[in-house]
Amino acid sequence: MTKPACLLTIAGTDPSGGAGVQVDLNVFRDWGFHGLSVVTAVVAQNTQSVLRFESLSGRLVRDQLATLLEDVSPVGVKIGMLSSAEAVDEIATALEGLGGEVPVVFDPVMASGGHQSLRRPGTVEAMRQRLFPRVDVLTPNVPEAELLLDTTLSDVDDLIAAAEALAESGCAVLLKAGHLHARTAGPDEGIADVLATRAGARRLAALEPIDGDIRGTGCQLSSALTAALALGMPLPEAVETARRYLNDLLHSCRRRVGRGRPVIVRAEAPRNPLEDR
Ligand code: PXL
Repeated sequence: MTKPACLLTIAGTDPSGGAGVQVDLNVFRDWGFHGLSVVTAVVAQNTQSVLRFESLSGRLVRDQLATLLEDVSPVGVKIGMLSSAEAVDEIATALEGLGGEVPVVFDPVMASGGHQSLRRPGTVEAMRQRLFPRVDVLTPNVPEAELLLDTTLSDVDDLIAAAEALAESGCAVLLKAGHLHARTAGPDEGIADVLATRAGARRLAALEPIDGDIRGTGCQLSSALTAALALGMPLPEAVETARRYLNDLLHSCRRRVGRGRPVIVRAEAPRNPLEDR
């Protein structure tokens, strides 16, 4: 019997099924992969706000990774919420053991959409030093890029420069423009993310904007990108396929499950992201 292809998410939890580990596994399923998951933090939150979170100890993150990876070999890894420097360290070490063939996508989650911080002090420096050199693609949004570069991004030229600066660490960078769009754009303008490698940065085709603020979009884009790369797509094609998949979900599957922000609900409309490529 052949083994199914597995993808691993290393991330925090969202009891409301809008973000974090819970949605990453849904995305992997959409793309035809079996989902593996290592939890870094347990978050008490709902669709309205984050109450609080606790980071799992570095040792427990290490043990989850070690015991899983001695048995199962993922073909791609997505990393989401990392709330402690100890967890960053353990994950960087585990990635070294995986070898360079397995694509690694890192969504450097810093805060919930409601702006509550999802990390402890010292985590950002550890990410920069230990993790960036081991990651294939970094997928920050505008506030995350601002924090990582200690700057303010106000227009498209700033986005290009920021993506290029982040790509100097060696990973490709998909800088998501949604927050800048919400701050500055006219009603008919699409959302044009920026993709950078060491060879330079460019704006991507504008996608139709969505009204309102939906939870978990960054988690789902980075998980879809991991899946597309694990299928062997070259980076530009993987990025475009993942962006179109997410944009389609945002327009067709947005539902309110509580009193707060809407989430993506797949229960009524299962997806096959590769169907209409
Ligand atoms: O969407 C960012 C994010 C990632 N991971 C977890 C979250 C959130 C936002 O709330 O809770 C666990």
